[in-house]
Amino acid sequence: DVLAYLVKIANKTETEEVSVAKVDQSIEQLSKALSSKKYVKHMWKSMTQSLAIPHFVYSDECDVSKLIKLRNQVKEAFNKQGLGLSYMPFFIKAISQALLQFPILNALINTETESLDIKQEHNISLAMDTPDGLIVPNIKNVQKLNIFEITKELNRLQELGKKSSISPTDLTGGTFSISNIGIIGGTYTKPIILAPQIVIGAFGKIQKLPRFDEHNNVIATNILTVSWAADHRVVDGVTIAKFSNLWKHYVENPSFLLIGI
Ligand code: CAO
Repeated sequence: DVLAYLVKIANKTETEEVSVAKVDQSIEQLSKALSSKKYVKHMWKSMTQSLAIPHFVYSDECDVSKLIKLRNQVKEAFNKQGLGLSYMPFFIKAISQALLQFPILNALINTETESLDIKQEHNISLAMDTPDGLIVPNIKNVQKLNIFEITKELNRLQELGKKSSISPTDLTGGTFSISNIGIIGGTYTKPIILAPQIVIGAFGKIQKLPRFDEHNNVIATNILTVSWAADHRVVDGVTIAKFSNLWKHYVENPSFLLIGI
């Protein structure tokens, strides 16, 4: 209600005279509503810090038809183990496999010493929507985990997220971030880097869209959009584009994620 009132004022569709007292009251209510979300303060701080980073954004689309087929084949087996299997474990494993060839992207920046600390462990941070607001826990050492193990970790974090009881250990030590806003919708976005990390990826909603096959026939294709944002002080556009191509190769050919090459 408060937001709607403020939007009305901003759009000048309010016919009655805008009362200063009413605006003040609305702003106060809005600020109370925001601060009731436990994690908003942290989001404020980290996102303000990110404003200083020159973001290079690179986007592409992938055909995830094979991935959808694979997930459908094995989903029930995961369910029997009490686990939900989404696309995220595959996206996460694909990042880790691509990082093995682009280790410079799995690094933390030190702006004081103007240096990069390249990390061996792939601790993949994921933006999570919780009742208390946005939180970014990470799955540790993804380079050592298979799809089943990543799924277990993701399910564990989601369960804790719902109860607002994610531990400080889960929240610290991330080296590379992702955000699956595609659970809500959207295509391309500009994700904001979580300093001191240097790259973040964001996925849009998978959509069935017409595309050409190799014989120029129009076919129904399952398209996933991805947008990467990289810190342009330390990552050039070509590096992120090559990384994205490799990630795309894994997501489009997920059997490589199972055999680990
Ligand atoms: N396109 C289409 N369908 C998608 C999808 C996508 N990009 N991502 C997930 N889905 C599907 C899943 O497969 C699942 O479907 P089924 O019920 O058929 O299995 C359903 O949507 C719900 O998935 P999920 O909630 O289990 O989500 P996930 O494992 O894919 O992602 C998490 C987990 C924590 C990343 C997600 O729940 C979340 O919180 N995303 C929000 C991220 C966010 O807030 N980003 C903004 C950050 S900046 O403010």
